[in-house]
Amino acid sequence: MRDAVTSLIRNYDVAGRYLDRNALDTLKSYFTTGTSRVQVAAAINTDAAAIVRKAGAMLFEEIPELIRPGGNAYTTRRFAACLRDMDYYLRYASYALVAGDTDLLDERVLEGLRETYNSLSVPIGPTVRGIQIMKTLVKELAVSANIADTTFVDQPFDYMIRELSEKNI
Ligand code: CYC
Repeated sequence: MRDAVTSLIRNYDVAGRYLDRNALDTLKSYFTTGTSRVQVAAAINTDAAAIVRKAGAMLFEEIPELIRPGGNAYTTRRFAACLRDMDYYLRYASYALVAGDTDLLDERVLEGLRETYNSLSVPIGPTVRGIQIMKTLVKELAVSANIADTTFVDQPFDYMIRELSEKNI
C-alpha cells in the first residue's frame, strides 16, 4: 500500500535520481493540501452513515428499478449489500484522500471487483452513479468545512469510477 510520498520516492529510487523540480512540485501540492485532506477525512468519519443513507436514497430515487422485483438491490439482503458496498467505497475513498494516492484502492477495493459484480449481475452503471453521488455529497461537506479548493476530493472517487466503468468487455 503506497501513499503520495512513498510512490514518488519509489519511482525516483528505481531511476536512481535525486528529487527534481517535478518531484518537489508534487510533494508541495500534497503537503499544502495535507490539512484539508485530514479535515475531509474527519468530516466523512463524522457523517459516514448519513452520507451512505442519503446517497442510497438518491440512487434508488433516480433508478427505482434497482429495488423493484428483478432489480439487483431487491430483497432486504441485496439492499443491505448495496449500502454496504457504498460504505466500502466511502471508507476507502477517505483513506485514499489522506494517502493522496490511489494504490490502496486497486489493492483493497478494485481488484477482482468487476468479475464479482459480473458474476452476481450487480450493474456497474448504477454503482458508478452511487459513487458519483457520494463524491458530490463529500464535496459539499468540504465546502461547508471552508475548504476553498476541493479538487483533491475528486481523485479517489473519479479513480474508482474510471476503473469500474472503463475496462468494459
Ligand atoms: C455483492 N459486493 C458484493 C460482493 C462483494 C461486493 C465481494 C459479493 C459477496 C457479498 O455479497 O458480500 C463488494 N466486497 C466488495 C467490495 C469490497 C469487498 C467493494 C472491498 C472492500 O470486500 N447492487 C445494486 C447497486 C449496488 C449493488 C447498484 C450498490 C451501489 O443494484 C451492490 N453488491 C451489491 C449487491 C450485492 C453485492 C446487491 C449482492 C448480490 C447478490 O448476492 O446477489
